[in-house]
Amino acid sequence: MTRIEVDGAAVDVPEGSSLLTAVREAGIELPSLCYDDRLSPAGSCRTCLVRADGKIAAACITPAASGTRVETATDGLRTLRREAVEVIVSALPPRALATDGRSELAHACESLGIGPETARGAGGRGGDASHPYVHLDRDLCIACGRCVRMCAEVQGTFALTLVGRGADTVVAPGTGGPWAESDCVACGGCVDTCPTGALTEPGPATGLTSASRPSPEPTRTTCGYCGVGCSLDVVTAGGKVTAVLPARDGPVNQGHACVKGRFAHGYLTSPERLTRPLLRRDGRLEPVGWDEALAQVARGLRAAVDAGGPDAVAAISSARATNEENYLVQKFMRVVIGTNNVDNCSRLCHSPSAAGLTASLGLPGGTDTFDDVEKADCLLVVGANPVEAHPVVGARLLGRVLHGAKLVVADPRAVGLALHADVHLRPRPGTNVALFHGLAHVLLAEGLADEEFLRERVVGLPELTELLADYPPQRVADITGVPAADLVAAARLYGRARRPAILYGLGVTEHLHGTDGVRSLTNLAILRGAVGTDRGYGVNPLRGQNNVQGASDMGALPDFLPGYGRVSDPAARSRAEAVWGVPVPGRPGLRIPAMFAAARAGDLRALWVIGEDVCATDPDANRVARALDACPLVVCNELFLSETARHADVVLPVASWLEKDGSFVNFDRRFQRVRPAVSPPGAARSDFDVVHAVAAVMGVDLGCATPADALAECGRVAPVFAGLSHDRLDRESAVPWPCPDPGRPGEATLYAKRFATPDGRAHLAATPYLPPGEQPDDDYPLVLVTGRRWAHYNSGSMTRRGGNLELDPVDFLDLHPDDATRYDVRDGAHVTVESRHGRACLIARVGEQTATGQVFCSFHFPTSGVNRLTSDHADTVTSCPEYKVTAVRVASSS
Ligand SMILES: Nc1nc2c(c(=O)[nH]1)N[C@H]1C(S)=C(S)[C@@H](COP(=O)(O)OP(=O)(O)OC[C@H]3O[C@@H](n4cnc5c(=O)[nH]c(N)nc54)[C@H](O)[C@@H]3O)O[C@H]1N2
Ligand SMILES: Nc1nc2c(c(=O)[nH]1)N[C@H]1C(S)=C(S)[C@@H](COP(=O)(O)OP(=O)(O)OC[C@H]3O[C@@H](n4cnc5c(=O)[nH]c(N)nc54)[C@H](O)[C@@H]3O)O[C@H]1N2
Ligand code: SF4
Ligand code: SF4
Ligand code: FES
Ligand SMILES: [Mo]
Repeated sequence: MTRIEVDGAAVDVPEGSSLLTAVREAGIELPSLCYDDRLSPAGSCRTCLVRADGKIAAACITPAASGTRVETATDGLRTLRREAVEVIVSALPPRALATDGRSELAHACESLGIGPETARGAGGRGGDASHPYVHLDRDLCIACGRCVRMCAEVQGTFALTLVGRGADTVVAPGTGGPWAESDCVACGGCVDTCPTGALTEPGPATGLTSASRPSPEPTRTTCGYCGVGCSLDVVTAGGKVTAVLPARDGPVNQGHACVKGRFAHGYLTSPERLTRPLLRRDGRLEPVGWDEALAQVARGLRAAVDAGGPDAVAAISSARATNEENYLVQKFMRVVIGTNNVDNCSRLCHSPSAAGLTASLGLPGGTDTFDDVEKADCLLVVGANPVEAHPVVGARLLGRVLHGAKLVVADPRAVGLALHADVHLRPRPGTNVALFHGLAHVLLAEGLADEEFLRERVVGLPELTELLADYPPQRVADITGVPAADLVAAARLYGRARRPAILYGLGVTEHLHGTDGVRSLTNLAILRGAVGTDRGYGVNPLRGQNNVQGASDMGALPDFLPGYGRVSDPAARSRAEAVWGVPVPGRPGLRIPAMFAAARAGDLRALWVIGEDVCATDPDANRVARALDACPLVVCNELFLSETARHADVVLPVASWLEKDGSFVNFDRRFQRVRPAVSPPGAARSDFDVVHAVAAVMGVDLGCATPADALAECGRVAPVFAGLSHDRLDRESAVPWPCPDPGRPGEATLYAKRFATPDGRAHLAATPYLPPGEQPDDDYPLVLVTGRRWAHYNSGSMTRRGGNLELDPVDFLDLHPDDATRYDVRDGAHVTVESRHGRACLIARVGEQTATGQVFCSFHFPTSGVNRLTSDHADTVTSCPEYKVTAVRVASSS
């Protein structure tokens, strides 16, 4: 701490603080128009002037040296500051102060006694309203540069710049054209920091920023899109959402957000929202009342059990829904129906992470908190594209790299982070296991392993060492296509770092050997002693859905009860039985792909799909549709008439994340609260209420009447959650699990003392590389990789209904210029993509992000049919689909 004196009073501030920080610490407000404490100071506006040891200084750029005597309050200083602000204001048109008075500039003028008459600029510089979410009024821009620094330093996008000279300086997109065509990714950070209202979010929210607290008080909740778990403040007026602001005190996002959480709420009021239950009659879905719909569901479920026993019924629970809803769904299946046939989209996503991390280390989650990962001096990011898929994490990682952390990216594509990487490894899709073995080979060969850690806390070294003899860099180069020198360079960066961290995504899991991929990647952290020690930050899956971690934690899995007690373990069953009062079946239930197979075979007679658009997002979609059509009862809880809902017999309209109460678990295992900001439309109800209602019609009271009760009950079934409650989450905002004790913090970092495996040791895995399920050949010469784009979310049901569609209106197939020439496909042409399983239609986008021989597309536009292409090959351990490797051919169709 440094002690200085401000207007005669002693103030202590952390080392390296500025005088502005010290002055604020002393409770004194100064105008500071070019300053934001999240950004590097510019010191350009001269509105924060103080006297430091007798000399006039801009407080924001003057370091607080010990013993400095600062004066702020003399008349002379006030005049200087007022004049600085007056100069700025005098160039602005009157509306700069005549707006709603919420801007930081208007506030400064008010406190300095500067009246609206001061603003007498002519204006006339025009604006840019081309973008759906960010509008620029050039006349109000004071060229403070905060937006430019926000975009560069916090978001890492570098989309903005200041152009012009002197008084004409103004912000503009770096690309020169309209904002809508710039590199802007609409994180909203520029709007948030702009002190004048020159940048605004259009619509009723104009002028709102996370610094200006609107009234009525916004609702604090957790984002319902991706697994980052950003804290958001939702502002409403007249029962409608008018703005969503990132919370400055958000534990994960720290005041940042992305285009989805912040802006993609237009779906709430879409005319296509389902507002009434629908029932299939004579082949058509017709609106009915809840009583009739529920009675039909109950009748159908009973008939299925009568005809085929409890295992003739299955449910797919939603990773979009809350913990409490997932807890209730699995309880319904186990208690009311009497089957373990319940699963969630973790199956399609990170089930290999759960299986692989459990086998290697003991628990099915990431090992470290993201706050720690961010401190790593070397980041190994594998098969993940956080810049697009976990934007707030991507931005924080980029920030670290710009501040000197080393970065190794392993991804076949030149994804956003790869552009900043020290080494970019581009393995052929499906060759990860060989790549990781190659890295491990180098770690051992170059003496970069942690011998003591290996001796004391690890098993499996001899077997792995023997296997790794087969993976010298040159052989790995032949398999993966990664040059041996790059492999060695990457291994050295990871191997020599003081505290490295591994982050990874679906490029590791969604493969025929996804679990082997997770385990062989985990080998690297174990070899380095970088997990469960203070010598690194472990292995961290970037879990995808807002609550995919939670859906699994709550036991919406066919082989696990809440808290990961195995259904086959009598002790785990009896704990649940003691709480639920009924016997729990001991045989694991069906996984999602097996549910469809059973339906096609006539064995599954009722399927309840709760918030997953299986016809759009599960692989080999033609066969999924056949499964639904073969199943006598399909019930679908949905916001929209999704592809799946179209195949259902009963469609139940439900509330979305902005409309309900509960909690989510984010990617680094933090429980956070979800709170309703608005009511669901029409007769829509929460999934929580719907599950209760179906149980009630079937004569069963599921207990736990409220979401808070459900989480409390879950804590009784699952000791790892016993310390959690809604009250606690309301007080502490984020609590990680394991959390067995209400009086103790949860375990943010795992395995400090022992690994959670039965023998307490980390287990190295010695599984050989095996090729992917599909190989290109003469008929299907290209490898299709599927994944995410920044503006849309999964099936796109929510992001395609609102402004995000303007940002990303069509479904592209990315291909390399060489392939475009080879297959005679022009940029922008309609292309037909065919695999051995089906056909899709997309728009070609020629560029070098994808390697030759590979093409890439998303699955955000179900009508394009991308998942009709993907195969039913799946991870041999967990049945996670091989979404990342499909052999295809392309042809121009226009
Ligand atoms: N904008 C947006 N954000 C999202 C989502 C969304 O739909 N849109 N979905 C959410 C969900 S559910 C999830 S699970 C996450 C997923 O987040 P990510 O895992 O980051 O997403 P993907 O784009 O599917 O895949 C990541 C990368 O894997 C690479 N890859 C493919 N094959 C291989 C391989 O064999 N080896 C290696 N090393 N890399 C490979 C791909 O090129 C791709 O860049 O995102 C979440 N966030
Ligand atoms: N080709 C290809 N396919 C993929 C992937 C890939 O990389 N490539 N990734 C896979 C992955 S990782 C995942 S996680 C899946 C995701 O696949 P899905 O889970 O199917 O995708 P979402 O669009 O997130 O959500 C599904 C539906 O839930 C509805 N919904 C939203 N909120 C709620 C709610 O609170 N309750 C209810 N009942 N419904 C709600 C939405 O309207 C939407 O129709 O896709 C998988 N499919
Ligand atoms: S738009 Fe706002 S934040 Fe950006 S330079 Fe102008 S006044 Fe500053
Ligand atoms: S990064 Fe993820 S959690 Fe955060 S606002 Fe974006 S979608 Fe929501
Ligand atoms: S805030 Fe200090 S010079 Fe602008
Ligand atoms: Mo996912």
